[in-house]
Amino acid sequence: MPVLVPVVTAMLCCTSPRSERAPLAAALPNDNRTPAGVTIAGVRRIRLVVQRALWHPDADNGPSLQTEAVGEEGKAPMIPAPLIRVPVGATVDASIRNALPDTIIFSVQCGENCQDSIYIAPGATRPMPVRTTAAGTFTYSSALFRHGAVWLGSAAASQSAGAIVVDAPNAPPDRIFVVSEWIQQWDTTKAGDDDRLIMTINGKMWPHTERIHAVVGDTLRWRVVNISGDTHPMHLHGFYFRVDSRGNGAVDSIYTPDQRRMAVTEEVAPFGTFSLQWIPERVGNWIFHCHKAFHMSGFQHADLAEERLDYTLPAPHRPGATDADHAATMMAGLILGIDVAARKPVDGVVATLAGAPRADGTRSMAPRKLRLLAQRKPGKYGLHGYALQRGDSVPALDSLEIPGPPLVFTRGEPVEITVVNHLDAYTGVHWHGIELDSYYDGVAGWSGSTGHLAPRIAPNDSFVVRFTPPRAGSFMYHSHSEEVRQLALGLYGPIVVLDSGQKWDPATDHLVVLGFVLVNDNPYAGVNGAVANYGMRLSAGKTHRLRLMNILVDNDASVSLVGDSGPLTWKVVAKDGADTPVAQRIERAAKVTLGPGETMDVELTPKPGQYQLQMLSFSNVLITINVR
Ligand SMILES: [Cu+2]
Repeated sequence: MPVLVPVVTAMLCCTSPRSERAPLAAALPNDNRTPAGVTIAGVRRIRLVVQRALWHPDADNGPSLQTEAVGEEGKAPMIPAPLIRVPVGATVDASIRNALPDTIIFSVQCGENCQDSIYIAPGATRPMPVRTTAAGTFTYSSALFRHGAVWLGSAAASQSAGAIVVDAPNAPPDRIFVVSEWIQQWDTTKAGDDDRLIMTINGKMWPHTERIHAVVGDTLRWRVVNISGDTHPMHLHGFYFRVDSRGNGAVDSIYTPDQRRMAVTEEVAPFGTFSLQWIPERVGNWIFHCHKAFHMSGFQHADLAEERLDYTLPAPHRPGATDADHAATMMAGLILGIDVAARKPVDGVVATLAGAPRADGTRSMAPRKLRLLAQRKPGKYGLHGYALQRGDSVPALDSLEIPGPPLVFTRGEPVEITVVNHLDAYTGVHWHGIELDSYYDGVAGWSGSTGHLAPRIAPNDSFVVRFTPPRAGSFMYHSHSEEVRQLALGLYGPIVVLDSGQKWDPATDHLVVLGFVLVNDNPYAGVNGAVANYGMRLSAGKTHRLRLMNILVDNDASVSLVGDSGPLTWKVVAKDGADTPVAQRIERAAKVTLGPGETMDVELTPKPGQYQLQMLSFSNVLITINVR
């Protein structure tokens, strides 16, 4: 299906003449556990129909939306569309009937820029060509066709898409999580007006997404399927996952053991897929979520209720709301909650993820104590940022750094960080990529466990965080409360964990932190706090490490290192703080897309000259690198 692109809204003239009158079937959320169809004489027979439906993306009794949705004939429509899941080599007899008053464009295993769509007239039924020759995860989708093109006014069309899984023999059990979006401009007559945004996983938005219950040592195998028109950097709290495949909806690349790698954030492209495996090693509440702040923002509750809020203002808090209410209302959309229970000793040895570097035993020593202050300067929005208290002298109330001061820790050495809130709103700090106890993970009202939830940090209150970083690498800390506003205003910073005995050498080890910087109350992408231009000096012939971090609110960044004769090369030595497997540490073109919530360490040994590190995002930062 073509990418959704902005269009002249004046072209979007017509509403469907018939469908609004008939009573609409209720669309059910699809947990993607039950494949569609029946097998008769060795042939999988699937009969689908696309129709208008009524959908409750939040609570079952909450506000509803009308949308196109797909169901099996004779059954309720589902969001996302029914799962097609067959063994490799299976014979599939599938068809789809169009019960809409519009022609639809239908794509099967065709990916984002599909050139091979099927047009289905109102009332017509067409065969659905499902390929089962190769195992993998794929997508299918339909969209309304009006005025000779995909009708972009039909935001809801994103719900009439689903997953196709072709199973290899003896495939272990897994779960499938399909990400969809519903976007519509508030005022469709006003070009560039803000969107109402509803984003769901398997047809539901947080806190009504499915709750995943796991036990320490379980092996969780998930497939992430994106049927929306945007990229989603999917981030797991507290643990690494292994990326086992990536696909574009049409072709799936299933990784050999050599090609697999660890991550805490993996971006999935429109109509793309990836699969992951992880093992929860610690009890408590965790989340797996999209790191684009709008995609997980509580504003979606208001968007659904057609209540237009100003996201530059602190979100309204209901009087008497509890910490748990905070987690339920301040976040929405693309978030899965996972509660991990202890394994009974009788169950025996707890598994670990094959290939994951194990932490050494932590040292018994007094924790290093820090005070991290969330601060605010007066102003239109009130520039926000962190300050680190060094010694006894308390920083001035309006002193702050953007990005926040680098926190440099040593692997295996305990730290105790008192987070002090000097803002005018609740806050919480997430230690992004750090493997720690749930209670300190920073999701106020959710981290911890039932009866012992991490509190919101109220203005003028503080919260003590304790952890012992188990691995050396590049990580981040950032606000996990009202992320849209607090990240945009500057509440983010880098963490570097060094190996014991290692010293940080700023001459060869460089932080490149991409995040929001406000200049005259206007937001820009900035590197290390500088917008537009930034300079770096490297020594020729020495190996330098660049710790690239994207902690923008909502924007992917295209990052490349360019010389006079075009792109250079580098070695990717770590992703999200996990060392790259040795077999993958090869010289490759110095070009990468980093989604928000991703870090990547690259190494290069430059020759003398002048180079440019380009970080292209919603505004561009060009870093001039002089090598002597
Ligand atoms: Cu997202």
